[in-house]
Amino acid sequence: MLRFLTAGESHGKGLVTIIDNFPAGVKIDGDFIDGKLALRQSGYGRGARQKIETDKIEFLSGVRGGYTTGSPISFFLKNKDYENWKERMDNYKPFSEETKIHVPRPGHADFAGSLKYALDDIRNVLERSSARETASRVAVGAMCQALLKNFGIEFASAVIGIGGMGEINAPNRRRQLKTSENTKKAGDHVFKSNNLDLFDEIISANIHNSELRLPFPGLEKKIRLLIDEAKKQGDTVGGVFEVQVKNVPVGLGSYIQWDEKLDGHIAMSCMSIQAIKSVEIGAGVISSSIKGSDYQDSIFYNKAAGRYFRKTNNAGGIEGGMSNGEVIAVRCAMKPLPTLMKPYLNTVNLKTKKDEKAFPERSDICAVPAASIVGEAAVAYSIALFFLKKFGGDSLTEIKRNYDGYIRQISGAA
Ligand code: EPS
Repeated sequence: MLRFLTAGESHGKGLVTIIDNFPAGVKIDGDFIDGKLALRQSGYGRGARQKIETDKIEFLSGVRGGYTTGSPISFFLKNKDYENWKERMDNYKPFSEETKIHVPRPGHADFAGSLKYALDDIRNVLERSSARETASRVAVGAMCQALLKNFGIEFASAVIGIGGMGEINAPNRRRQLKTSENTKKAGDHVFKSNNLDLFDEIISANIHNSELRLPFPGLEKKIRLLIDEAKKQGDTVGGVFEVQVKNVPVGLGSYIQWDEKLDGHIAMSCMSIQAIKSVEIGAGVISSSIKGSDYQDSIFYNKAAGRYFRKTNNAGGIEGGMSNGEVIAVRCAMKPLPTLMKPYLNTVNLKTKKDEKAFPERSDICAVPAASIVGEAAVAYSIALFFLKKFGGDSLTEIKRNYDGYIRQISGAA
């Protein structure tokens, strides 16, 4: 089974990742992976740390001559900031009492993490719980995308709203749910809920040209001002992003067992991204307020193309825990980052038990654009895992044979 493990601290020497059971014969383009890593580091509202780092993948094993070999893949992502933290990250030297952190920042892993692991220095928790780890996940996701590209599966992501601005509110979404046809009107500044086509040429150019990864240029300036204002106040903002996947064959995942469901796995992959507090598939939360007759995506058949299709996609491409051939659409909400530059938050010193204010530390004001890239990678991993469960083989050649046979079978030609 495809799996991966990550290790590394935010200010340690770097991040180490191992991917196991990745098939042989997949072409790997380092520039493609580095491009995704650079995107994750970009975005309006990020902190000073990103000026220090320039993430580049360094394979240690499993890739040779531009192709995967079938052996475990391992890679290293260097933390350049380590040079500034050598003293505080030393492997052996004991740390003085003054350098230790005893005041947990609300919203972070600090509180539960230090109690759970019986650590007397919160730095041990915050170093590992940091979103720095998402660099590893983005590289893994890019590898999965490289595999799935061989089957025409494509990914796109965008930021839908930040700090309450944008099209994340219920009435707008509900209005658009019934008609997916109008999503074809690219460049339209009216947001189209989960029917928005992130693969549309104009929309994807907008996302590419936006420092906030927004599909609609009209919102760019307003949201930048909102982020500037939050920065002035020493505050942070969260937001919502969407990931879409197209050309996923019918039948990834299964209804036969709870832990075989594709949507369940996607939810885990996305919910485990730092600061994510909700994951929706298709119309998501709004589904709960729509009548069954309005919500369901009727099934049609296009004889000329020889394929089934839907005119709406409220299910977000997944029914009964399985892909149904439509675009898989996933939305995630990111909470405002918990490290604030002004000491607003009340907390308690775990050593003295006295009231204190959470300490300000260098941090991002808004990381939603970065999170959209991480989300894309997280979904790519889930899709790759279930794709390999279905068509699994040791090499790309074997997988292609299985895939082609299945596609013939479900189109009735076999
Ligand atoms: C993070 C705090 C910031 C972020 C970091 C995650 O780091 P620092 O305190 O060094 O400025 O920039 O994210 C990354 C380094 C990254 O690559 O995403 C945190 O506390 O989670």
